[in-house]
Amino acid sequence: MSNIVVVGTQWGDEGKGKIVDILSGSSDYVVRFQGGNNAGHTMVVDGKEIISHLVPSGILQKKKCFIGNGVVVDPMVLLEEIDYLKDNQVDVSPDMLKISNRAHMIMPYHRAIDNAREIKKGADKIGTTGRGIGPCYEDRATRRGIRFADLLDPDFFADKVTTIMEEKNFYLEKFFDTEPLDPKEVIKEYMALRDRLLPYIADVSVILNKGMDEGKKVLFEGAQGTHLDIEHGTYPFVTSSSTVSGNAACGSGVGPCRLEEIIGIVKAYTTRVGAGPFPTELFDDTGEAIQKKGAEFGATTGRRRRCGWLDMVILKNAARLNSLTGLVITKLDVLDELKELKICTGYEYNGEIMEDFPASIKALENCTPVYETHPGWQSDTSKLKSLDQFPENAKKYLARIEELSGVKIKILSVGPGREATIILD
Ligand code: 2SA
Ligand code: GDP
Ligand code: MG
Repeated sequence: MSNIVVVGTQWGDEGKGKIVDILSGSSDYVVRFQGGNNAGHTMVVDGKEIISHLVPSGILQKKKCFIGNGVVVDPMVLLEEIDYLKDNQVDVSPDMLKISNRAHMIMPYHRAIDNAREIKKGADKIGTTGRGIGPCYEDRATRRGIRFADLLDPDFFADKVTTIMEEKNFYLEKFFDTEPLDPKEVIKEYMALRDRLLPYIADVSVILNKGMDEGKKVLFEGAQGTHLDIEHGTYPFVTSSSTVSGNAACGSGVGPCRLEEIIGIVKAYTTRVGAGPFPTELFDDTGEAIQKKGAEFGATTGRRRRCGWLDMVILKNAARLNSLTGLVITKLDVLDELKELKICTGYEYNGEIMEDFPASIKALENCTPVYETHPGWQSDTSKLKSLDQFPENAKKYLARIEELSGVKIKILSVGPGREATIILD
């Protein structure tokens, strides 16, 4: 086993939670390195579904879990999640979970601004999760963020919050025309959480690196997906963090040479939640059928996910941006009943075929996908246990994904549960 980075290759919700749960069985530590509680990672064990938003998906395998410096954490949501996991007999004591002292805290004004901004944008909204993610990363970049380390000194924390809230309230009232927030209340609310939070706060980078020096294996759990990356995604319809594998190093405080395997999770079709271009989106009965069979609803907000055909332009982009060393194909079972399937191999725009993912939103919105059509297999794959049991047409579909992406498939997933997983090598 090596240190492994797991990233989404599409627009998130590829099934990272399920695969991290499985792969963490052979890791010692599991660490989240970006995003926040915008993520919803679903694990199904013995028929029971657990969704985590902040705690890494290695927690069910009783692995030591870490929230790295690159994550933005809403402390109230974190404590609620710890309680929810405890209620489900999962140990999330401070022995099992550490939060980086350098991670930034999502504050009530971040949530308020996130939502007010979306309302003000109207039809042009991004379709954020409303969890305050963007405004929190914004403050990190402009050097006004509140970090977990700040909680250690209550007076310093109170001063910092009071100062920054002067500006936040000005925006909330004067620009967004909404209610200002009372800094005293905010400070009181966070101080009330302080005693529970303190035992979890640590220098995560130091612990991870020390563990690796002693031979511990680390799994880095990505959230969202490559095409929601702040720089490489469908900007501005993206999240506010770097979702690609390179950020596993920066967002957890390890050097890049310590990242070994990079596994890209690929849903056998494509989904997207929120606004933004989606060239292979389906607006017909096939799209409906995929949405229904795949139960494609947001794991955080419950929003209906948009569905479409598998897009190799984005998968090739993800292979390059992340240096993928292997693929995991999930939700193949969702396609079982289809008569035929399409794979997008390029985009036609202004009379030319583009094989590389364009930076221009306009090009993405106005391109026509170039498809190749494959016959469906129309049989149940959800109980299969090895690749040789798969129908020929399913094997051909998978072989074509490997051929076009140039990356080997290492795991196949044909159902939400741990048991519906086929390891290929
Ligand atoms: P934000 O809240 O600022 O990160 O939103 C910006 C865009 O990023 C998208 N985004 C996501 N897309 C897919 N899955 C995500 N997690 C949840 C899930 C989503 C949900 O697991 O289903 O429940 O709605 C996620 N998080 C952020 C978001 O839709 C915006 O397009
Ligand atoms: P993540 O954000 O990448 O962890 O993915 P989500 O948990 O948001 O969404 C993936 C959904 O698909 C969850 O409901 C999973 O339980 C489910 N899922 C994962 N793998 C499979 C699979 O192979 N087949 C089916 N039918 N469902 C799956
Ligand atoms: Mg998700």
